[in-house]
Amino acid sequence: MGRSLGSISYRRSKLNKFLTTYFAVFLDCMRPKNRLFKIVILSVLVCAFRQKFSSEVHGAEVQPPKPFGPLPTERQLRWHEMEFYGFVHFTVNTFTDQEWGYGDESETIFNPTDFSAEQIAATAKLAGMKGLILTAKHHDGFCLWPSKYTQHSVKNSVWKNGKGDIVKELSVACHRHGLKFGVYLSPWDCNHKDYGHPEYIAYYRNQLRELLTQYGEIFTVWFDGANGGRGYYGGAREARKIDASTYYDWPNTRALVRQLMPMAVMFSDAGPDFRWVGNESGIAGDPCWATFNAEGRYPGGPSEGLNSGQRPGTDWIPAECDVSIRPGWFYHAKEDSQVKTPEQLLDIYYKSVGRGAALNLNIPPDRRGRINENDVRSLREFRRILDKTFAKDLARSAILKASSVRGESPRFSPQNLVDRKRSSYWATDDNITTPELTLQFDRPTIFNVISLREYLPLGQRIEAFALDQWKDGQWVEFAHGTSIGNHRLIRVPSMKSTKLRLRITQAPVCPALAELGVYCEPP
Ligand code: FUL
Repeated sequence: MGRSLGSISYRRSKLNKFLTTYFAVFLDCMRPKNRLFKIVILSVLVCAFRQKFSSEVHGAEVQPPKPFGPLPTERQLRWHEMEFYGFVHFTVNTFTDQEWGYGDESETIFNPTDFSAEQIAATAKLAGMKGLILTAKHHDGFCLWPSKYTQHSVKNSVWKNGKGDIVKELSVACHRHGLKFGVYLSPWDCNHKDYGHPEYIAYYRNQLRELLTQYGEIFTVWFDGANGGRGYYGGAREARKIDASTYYDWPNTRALVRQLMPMAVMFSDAGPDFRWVGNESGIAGDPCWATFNAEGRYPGGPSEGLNSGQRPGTDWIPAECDVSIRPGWFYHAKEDSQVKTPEQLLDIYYKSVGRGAALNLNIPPDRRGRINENDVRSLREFRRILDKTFAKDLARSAILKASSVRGESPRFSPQNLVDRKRSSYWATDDNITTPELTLQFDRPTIFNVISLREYLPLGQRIEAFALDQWKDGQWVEFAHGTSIGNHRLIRVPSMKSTKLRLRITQAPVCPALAELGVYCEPP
């Protein structure tokens, strides 16, 4: 409030200055000497004044569009900015060559020969990830930190004579590299004797409390919905079935996370902050709405609507695409030749990040406790191509013309699309829901990637859009799509054109677009 009042009085004092200057010039012009020349100067000044005055006044008066539908929270907005981060699957399975343990694995088999949190974090950094999520405890129940609530942890391994703490080392290395750190704590625990009984919930929450109070800032808690049933369970060796909709008492577990780490976002099939995308291949639906109907949902519940989201939806719960760089989630030497290629990773990137979801790419440490050389090689090349592609935004040197600008105010100008800020946006008047925007390049320009972002604090507003290139004297459509949300990347065969046009073809309210970028992926 104070800020906006302040800016109005600032504008008024500027107006007074203008008027004083113009009045002085006007009086001078009325003298006979050089009258014609002075009249020309006066006209120019009057034009400048009118333009300046109208934009000052408009800028102060034009209201932003009203928000539409469910809106992201501050913690979700921060998460949206990350877009790409990594999973680190590491536990006894790495040493037993399994994907799921049984819960009876001896602690002594966990023995990385050359563990390097530094190498793992540096690899994530070079890949362009913004954070890492560690499987602090997978389904087998083995804890990578010395939890005081169980013997089944690193404290009884031979690694560092039981004095080590993988959670600590990796969290410190991540923060040193400017990466965020998050934890995966499997709700299903086939080691613990109480699993399936109410006592286990207290155990689970005690572990969460340890993880959220001893390792600095935690950006996410990842709640897996998987529950295979069979396990060791303190020696019972049986299958245990739980009712996933009630057993875990999720509302109170979530409340604990909010209390201990207010800015942490929680993942599960049901959110509450971001949702599973419904597959483990890294591919978001097209469309992939950030909105979703969370009522009655729980981790491990029905997967309906996860891949595409739901519109209209009652909640803002965008998708995360989790996928491993290898066929398995854990490291297996036999998969060394099956590491995803840079081209496969790029395809996943465009079909996850490029469809408004986040990409959580798993990079499993090997038995040394390092990311294998093959994985590093692939990640490095993947990053190199992305960096080259997005190094130059060709839209920044183009002339932008919008069919409509909200209240003709510079505050909502199409120039905001190319200022690299997510906080400014192009918007139209409320009754204009299908505007268009043209980009005129100063010469024939080659491009093959278009990037769009909505201004998320006002909700997901656009339902369909199309892109045209100027070809042989007319507009020719080369792509169309539906949801935009946090990010939409349109990757097309290279084309050369002097003009490009974006058409918003369906929206229930006026659009609010924060970014339009034009790029060229190298051949
Ligand atoms: C699944 C688990 O069962 C896998 O082992 C892995 O952790 C994956 C990310 O989630 O539900």
